[in-house]
Amino acid sequence: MQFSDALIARLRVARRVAVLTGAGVSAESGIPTFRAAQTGLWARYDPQELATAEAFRRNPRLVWEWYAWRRQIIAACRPNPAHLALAALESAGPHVTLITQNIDGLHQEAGSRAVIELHGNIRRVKCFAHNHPAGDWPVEAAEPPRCPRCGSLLRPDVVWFGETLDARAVQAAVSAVAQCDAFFSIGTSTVVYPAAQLPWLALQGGALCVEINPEDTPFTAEAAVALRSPAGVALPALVKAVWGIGEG
Ligand code: BJW
Repeated sequence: MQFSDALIARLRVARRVAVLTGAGVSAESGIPTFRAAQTGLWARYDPQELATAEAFRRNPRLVWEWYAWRRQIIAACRPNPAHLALAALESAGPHVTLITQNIDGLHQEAGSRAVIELHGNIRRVKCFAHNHPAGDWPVEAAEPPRCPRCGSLLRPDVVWFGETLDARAVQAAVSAVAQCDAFFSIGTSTVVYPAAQLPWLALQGGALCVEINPEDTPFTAEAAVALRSPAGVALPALVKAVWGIGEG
């Protein structure tokens, strides 16, 4: 892939980089996105029936089974070149803050250490009544087990529609984005709030904004550079071209 000299030069001098990732960054690992027209999860399943607290209250077993199925898919997937490029950038490049909406843990598996998870992580469970952390997903359980602390049902440790995000995670993300010189929005449709506000926050702060996505999003027209390419192709090439890291 070719990048403009101006883009390379501006990224080279960036001291603080913030990155927001979404489901598209894991698509090349084999994990379905949410909003793709045919293959997206929300094209086949109703989020109101599966990804809300009301849904869990109505039918905890159904919700548990759906997440157990997704956890199994995710467990069989490995990080792709986009995850690996971001991990390499963190260890050898400028100061990087990686903010993800993904719940799959693939950034950490690729080697990224400081990951802000805005929507939780499917590998963990917590209790429905009080959010008591309850450790790793119990692989054997066919239905939601009980919290050892309070006896309420356990649920996936993810953020459903209508639920607030972890305040410390949001604060850390906002602070990193407000201070960054360069901002990457990668593989997200930029429609789910409050995460979708972050690109605009970066813009307001004067950061150079780069979007990597094969399709348009509400942010595309605002980005200084929009790379219409799969993340697993564009990101390793860009990290190599700018910072000389990786195979490219
Ligand atoms: C590639 C690629 C490749 C493909 N390379 N790219 C303000 C305004 C309007 C609405 C709201 C608002 N504030 C709150 C709301 C309501 C709601 C919301 O935003 N709704 C919108 C849909 C309108 N937000 C919430 O409820 C949030 N809570 C909240 O705000 O609390 C306070 C509050 C409560 C009540 C009222 C008001 C305020 C919580 C949101 C939780 C989102 N949860 C989910 C599920 C997580 C668990 C699970 O996995 O089951 O999170 S929904 C789903 O969407 C998931 C994702 O993290 C999230 C974002 O999706 P993402 O990652 O962008 O994926 P896609 O599929 O949409 O896009 C993929 C992109 O990749 C595409 O663009 C492709 O082109 C691209 N792509 N292949 C690069 N190879």
